Amino acid sequence: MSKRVLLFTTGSPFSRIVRIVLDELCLDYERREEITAPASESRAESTPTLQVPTFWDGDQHLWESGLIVEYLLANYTSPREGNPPLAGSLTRKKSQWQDRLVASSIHTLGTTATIIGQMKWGGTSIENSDYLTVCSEQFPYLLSWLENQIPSLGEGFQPGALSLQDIALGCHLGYILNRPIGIDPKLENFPRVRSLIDSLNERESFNNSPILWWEPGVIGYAGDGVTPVYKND
Ligand SMILES: N[C@@H](CCC(=O)N[C@@H](CS)C(=O)NCC(=O)O)C(=O)O
Repeated sequence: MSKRVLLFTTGSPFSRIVRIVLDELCLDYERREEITAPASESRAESTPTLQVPTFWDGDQHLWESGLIVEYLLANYTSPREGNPPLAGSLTRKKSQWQDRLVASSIHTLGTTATIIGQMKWGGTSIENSDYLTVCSEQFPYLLSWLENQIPSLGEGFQPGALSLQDIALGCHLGYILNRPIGIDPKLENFPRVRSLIDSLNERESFNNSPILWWEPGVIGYAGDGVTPVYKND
């Protein structure tokens, strides 16, 4: 068996997507978990993007969450039948460009949310940045568009399957809803998205990789694995 390794930070929603897909595929891997970002020179030894997740499968070395999960689906099949089962690929034959458009739009939503989060820890919030205000104005438009891409209430983006799009949206909205970054996605206006998130939150793979809280000063987690421990606690 080739050795699989995932480098990730505790709070990263992009890394959580990969951890959930690895779990759905029942794949073991070495967890190289970092609580906060190390110095750039040290991160550059693993990836020129300086970002996580970064993944190794034997000699195959990958970064970019979307690419990693596509690689996983192309190379491994799920040994278990979840309800619904994990989709076999990112796109369906008859709607590949639409499926890619949904995936890319969710990626943009996640990128915007994590930028807002990072800026907030650095002291700049939406209220005092015109740039972040414009960024945050994406959310109602993107969510309204995504709501219309879910065919019916109680389904995901690809009815009958757990798609990579579902998993990514679940991770990014999990981050937005659980971190004090000043974004209210107003999910009450998007019932299909809300219902998808509720059902993902009951799924074993989502619960096995919970959303962890991170903000400056957090140095670890208590025995329950989810309550943050601060430097001066
Ligand atoms: N496009 C990248 C985005 C990844 C990303 O933004 N990662 C953030 C964490 S969520 C990051 O690595 N920030 C620096 C760090 O945490 O060390 C992907 O999809 O993997």
